[in-house]
Amino acid sequence: MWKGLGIDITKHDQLITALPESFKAIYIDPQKNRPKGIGFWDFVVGDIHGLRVSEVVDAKKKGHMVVGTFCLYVPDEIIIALDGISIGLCGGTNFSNYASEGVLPVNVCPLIKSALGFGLGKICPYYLVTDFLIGETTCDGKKKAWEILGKNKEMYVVELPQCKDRPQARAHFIAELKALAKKLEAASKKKLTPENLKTAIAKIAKKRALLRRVHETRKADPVPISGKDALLVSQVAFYDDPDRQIEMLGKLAEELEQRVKVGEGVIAKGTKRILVSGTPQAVPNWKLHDVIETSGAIVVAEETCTGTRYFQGEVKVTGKTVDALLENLADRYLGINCACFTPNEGRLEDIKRLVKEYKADGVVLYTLSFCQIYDIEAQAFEKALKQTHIPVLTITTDYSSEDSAQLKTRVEAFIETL
Ligand code: BJ8
Repeated sequence: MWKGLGIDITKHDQLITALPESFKAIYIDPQKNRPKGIGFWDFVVGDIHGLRVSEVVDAKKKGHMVVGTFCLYVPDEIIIALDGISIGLCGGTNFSNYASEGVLPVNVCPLIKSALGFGLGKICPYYLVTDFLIGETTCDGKKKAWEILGKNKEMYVVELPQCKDRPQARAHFIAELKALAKKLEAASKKKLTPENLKTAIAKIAKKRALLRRVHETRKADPVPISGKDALLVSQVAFYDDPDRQIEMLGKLAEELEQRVKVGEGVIAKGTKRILVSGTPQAVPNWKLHDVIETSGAIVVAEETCTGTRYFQGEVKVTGKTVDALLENLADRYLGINCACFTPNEGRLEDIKRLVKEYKADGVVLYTLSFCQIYDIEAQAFEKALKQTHIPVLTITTDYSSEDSAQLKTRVEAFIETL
């Protein structure tokens, strides 16, 4: 299979050997009383380039379109309605950076360096199995990265509006979704119909609702699942089969709800509770959660794309035409508050609301290095949150472990003050 995909086997072997070790050190050794259901997600990480890759390769042989995406604003529903497979390709490790060196300046965010490296370095089977990629015009770094990746593999870019609250922005995004739908219809050689689009909307809505159920159990004290495990659950949802996700998330949600009923937690009642807010944490980026959860606190929610932004909001299923349903999709997606928009005051409101709902004692504003848009918002949000007496710590970091000890000192000092 690897030869067929054209993978760099030596580099790939190095990557695959390193992962179980770090997973064990971060997930298995330090955590106690994890929910039984999380065993499935442990298996998925242990088998990260196994079962799912062969499923996708087989589906492709049977004529299913396989598409790689990098952002929440590219609706999975349209891809799934056309019997396609959507795979989130954001990179969460600096292992692949060697392959993006020389094509990217040093001061680019680690997520972009990683994703580009995985693509150019031929070490990610998910990237290699895709028929084409769908980028989007969010931050400047991503926009330019698509130009580079586009030389390596077919790239289609969805143009996002910048001022999303304006009526003309909605009209623009709807037009973009219609154009994307045409592109996907041509690639899959299938037609969107109100029926297949409604079925796909319902499937993704079910997956999101179950993710929400899992995350909502974290409002309890004691917390029935660690932040690290909850993060892993979200990360896997970006590339695993949605039907399998629905089945496994349902089981996990039931187990966690049962734990809440009997007051069973992964950490003592009264442990300080942290909301993480900011840039996404793509697999295997578990650094910040590990630092927080080995410093005497627990992460109870993430206002990030690998957290609440991923499952918030519903898509209306009313509408008799494909166009009407695409408009419904546009409305749900434009409800997500990312720093790439201006103004973006809704995100601050989201953070304040989540602090209350999840009874967080403090907020960690998390920014990946060189992500200007989240960095700038972090400065303004820090002031605003402090004014409302919500304790805040701002952290800017990358994927290396060099600053872990320093981060731990800062996080421990912050937790002491809560
Ligand atoms: S909806 S957060 S997935 S754009 S961290 S690459 S913004 S320089 S990832 Fe994002 Fe969509 Fe927004 Fe979510 Fe650029 Fe910042 Fe890097 Fe980022």
